[in-house]
Amino acid sequence: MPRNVLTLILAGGKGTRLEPLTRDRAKPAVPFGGLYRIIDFTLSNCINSGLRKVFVVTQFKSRSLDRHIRLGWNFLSPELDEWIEVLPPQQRIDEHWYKGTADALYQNIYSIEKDDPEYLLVLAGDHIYRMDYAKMLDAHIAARADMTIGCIPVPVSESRHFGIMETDTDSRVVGFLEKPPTAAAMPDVPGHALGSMGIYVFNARALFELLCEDAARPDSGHDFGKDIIPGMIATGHRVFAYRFRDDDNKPIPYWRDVGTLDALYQANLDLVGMEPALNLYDREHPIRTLQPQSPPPKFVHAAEGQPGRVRRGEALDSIVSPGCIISGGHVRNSVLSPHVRVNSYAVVEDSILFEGVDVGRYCHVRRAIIDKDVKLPPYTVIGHDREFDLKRGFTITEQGIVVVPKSEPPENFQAP
Ligand code: ADQ
Ligand code: ADP
Repeated sequence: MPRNVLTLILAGGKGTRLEPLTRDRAKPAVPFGGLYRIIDFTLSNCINSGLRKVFVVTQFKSRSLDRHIRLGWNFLSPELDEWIEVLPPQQRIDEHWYKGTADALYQNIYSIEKDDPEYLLVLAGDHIYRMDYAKMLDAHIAARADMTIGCIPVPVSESRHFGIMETDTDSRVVGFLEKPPTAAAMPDVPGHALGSMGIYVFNARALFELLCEDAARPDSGHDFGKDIIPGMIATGHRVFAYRFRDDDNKPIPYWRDVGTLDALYQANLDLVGMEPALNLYDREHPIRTLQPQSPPPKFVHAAEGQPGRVRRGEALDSIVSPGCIISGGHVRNSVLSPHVRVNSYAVVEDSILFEGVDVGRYCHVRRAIIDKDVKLPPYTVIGHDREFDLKRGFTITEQGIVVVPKSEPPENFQAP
């Protein structure tokens, strides 16, 4: 890995489609997979790829993200010029919020130039995947590219959510459309088009010039997908596509943009199957996080029996984090963050419970995401009666997942 690479992780998107989970935290700080926050995957990829100079560009509601990075990701050595640092908005150039992803970099150009990098790796803070960025950098250097776009086959029917590109036989990008209604399929992966992962390598000099030009254009949206990439292709810059492949060389490697509640829910449940598409137990490419000092999870019987009721404390096909106590309750196909408690005769199924959730006796929770520290009083039922869940003001997703926000008052959990 060349030492003159600076990595920028864009972590400033609003994440409105993840509400209410993003009501008071940034999207990259949303808990994921029990122990983690979404941004841990990109940060771990950086460390596992040998990248040691990383700025995280934040904007909205970044306090819990900032704290997570400060406490969990401060193990590099600034003395050796290695660091992971949060870059909050400086408002040195402009008093406005960032107008787009390119503007987020332009407004931080002083911090970036000060490091005098040769290459810039621009990543997103809200994707779940495992990737070796060194290979993408190698491809960029070998192609003598000005810019390289990480890309992956995406279903043609989903093209309206992605930047879609067309390449020549040397993988040079000859056409790029940001979120087109439809797209032409790739020859080697039927039904799929070549989609941008929203991650880029730039030659730093080329990027500085482009950002300054773009900043001066009043008609620009200051966005990489909408403005910078099409502009670079039009002006004859060398833009290349780098096809991301995982270690197994599958035609479509694991990569998820967890931008919606349904995508977030599904990506969590992807972890609990017998052969998960994303293996957290690969010790060669560990996913790191801020780990609380917590006791091991514990599973105990209910104190007294009740005919016809579950009383064994158990969890099947589930992730159960440190500090959890499953006391006479039954958990299946679920992901539990630290310090969750499931009390006697309760059933939790197909659900994601964030840190500190307490499931009272006789509760029944199904197909739900429950935010931090929510205490469910005994006999609470969630995910069984759509009308009732809506009446209580819970969010229900397209796929029917019920989302219970933080600080939900206890009276909201009473039986219908
Ligand atoms: P989107 O994900 O829709 O498409 P965008 O919402 O701009 O693009 O987010 C890209 C990244 O930048 C995210 O990590 C987001 O948090 C961050 N971000 C957004 N606005 C920001 C701001 N004002 N300040 C700081 N950070 C900000 C992009 C590409 C597509 C590609 C998809 C893949 O434009 O071409 O296909 O990503 O997910
Ligand atoms: P999250 O639900 O994302 O984990 P937190 O509960 O950690 O968020 O934080 C909620 C708000 O309170 C955030 O703005 C967070 O930064 C702040 N906060 C929580 N605990 C602390 C702490 N120990 N020190 C400073 N700020 C804190």
